[in-house]
Amino acid sequence: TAEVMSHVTAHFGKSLEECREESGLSPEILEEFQHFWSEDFEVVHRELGCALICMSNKFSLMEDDARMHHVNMHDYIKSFPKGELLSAKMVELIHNCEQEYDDIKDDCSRVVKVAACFKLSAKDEGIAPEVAMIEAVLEKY
Ligand code: BOM
Repeated sequence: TAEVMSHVTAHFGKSLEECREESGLSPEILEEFQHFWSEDFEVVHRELGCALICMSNKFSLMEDDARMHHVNMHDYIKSFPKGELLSAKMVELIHNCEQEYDDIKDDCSRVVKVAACFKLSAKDEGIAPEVAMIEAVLEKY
């Protein structure tokens, strides 16, 4: 659900600042991670892909090949309130997007394509949060 996704995004997004330097993601591209879900934000920058890899690694959500770690992602989402309502769907959506871009060799470039695909699929499925929903739960993490 969008409510659960707002919690996951709020928590995951807290790791952005730790990853800015090594990813080269400037505040001009993405100032706060919750804007990822904004209609106005285009998920296109390679640096965002690098940042997502760095952020995922803080929570062991990726395998060494920069693909999602299914079990850890499932457990991570389940750790949030009502997370069991979202975990299987989210793992499925990300996995389908990974399949679509599997031919892209550069990890950062591939991950940003997977993230853009995931944003679209989540909107289609009605599980994309509004930015305001994320801001409302940011203080919990
Ligand atoms: O193959 C790459 C798998 C990783 C893709 C990560 C997609 C996440 C997009 C960014 C949205 C974040 C919202 C919540 C955090 C979930 C990890």
